[in-house]
Amino acid sequence: HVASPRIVSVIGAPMTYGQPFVGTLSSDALSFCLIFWVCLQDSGPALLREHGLLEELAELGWKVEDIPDLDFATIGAQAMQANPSLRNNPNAKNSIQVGAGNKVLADLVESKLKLGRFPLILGGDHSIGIGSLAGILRAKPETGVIWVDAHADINTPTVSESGNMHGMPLGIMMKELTPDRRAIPGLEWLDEGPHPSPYLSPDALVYVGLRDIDKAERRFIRQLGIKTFTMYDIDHLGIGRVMDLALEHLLKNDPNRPIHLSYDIDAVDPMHAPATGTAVRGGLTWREAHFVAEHVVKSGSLASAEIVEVNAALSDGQGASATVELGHQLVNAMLGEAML
Ligand code: HAR
Ligand code: MN
Ligand code: MN
Ligand code: MN
Repeated sequence: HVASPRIVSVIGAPMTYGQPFVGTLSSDALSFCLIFWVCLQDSGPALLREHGLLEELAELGWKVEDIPDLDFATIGAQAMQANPSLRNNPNAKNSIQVGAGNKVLADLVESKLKLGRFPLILGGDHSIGIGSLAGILRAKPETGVIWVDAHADINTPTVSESGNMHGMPLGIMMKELTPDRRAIPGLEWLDEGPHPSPYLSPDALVYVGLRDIDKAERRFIRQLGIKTFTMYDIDHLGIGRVMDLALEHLLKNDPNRPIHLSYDIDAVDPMHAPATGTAVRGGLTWREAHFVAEHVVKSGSLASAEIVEVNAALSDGQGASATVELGHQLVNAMLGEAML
């Protein structure tokens, strides 16, 4: 099977435009307090890097390439200036900024994978799944995806009840659900140029941890036959069996298939991860949360990973530091800490 890449490229992707807490604020409404809060909002990657994370990855045997955080505020503002006439679309809020930021992320992820490196993406809200998947599928179209989340994130602009794009990355990356991505302002690049981004096939996806699924999402998951392990399945089968079945689904036809792990911290119970935008009770325990990452690593197939929705602004100090600590530990798990 594939040898583990030895260089991890740490990509900070502090996206906030895909969720409701920043994009809707007008700048003249910002008091000092709000400015402070907004600063915390996009500090996920910085907080995750604290307490020696990169040094720990080096101790695990990785060569660490630390890349400066992507500057989504500037990228987003420039994209807005280039499209001054475009009104914000309530069905896909901030899609210009989300799209422009994800284009940069996709190019970066693609280039690192093509160099044989392991992209580790620190979010940011889950709309960065658009750019990660686009870059991954351009470099390695055969990739399978494990999506660890309380939510299914398979809405589309047409069906989303909120219009928040962190609920849409999978809906936008499936041809069956979004046959023409050029229709979404800001995301035209997915289907344009010399390197259009492949779609994700529904059978290349496995969900783990779901417990808050919208009506249209439920319909999509059934219609597309997506392999799904909800919290019910985890209670019923145990996390060990669930992860065996998840890997079996992705690896049965090709044991060398690369796997991308997209880890939304809100999959974990809010007892351990309160600082996130859409916490849902009844989630993964501390050990279950770690086991998910550890078992994928153990398969030898993990080729890229992301952790998203760590949002220190959305809890008190204690809750924020607990959530960051969990994220830090999960990153260690993704990079093989539990392997002897
Ligand atoms: N399904 C809801 C929506 O589309 C909530 C999505 C919340 N998303 C995240 N990522 N936190 O999983 O608005
Ligand atoms: Mn540590
Ligand atoms: Mn998510
Ligand atoms: Mn979620």
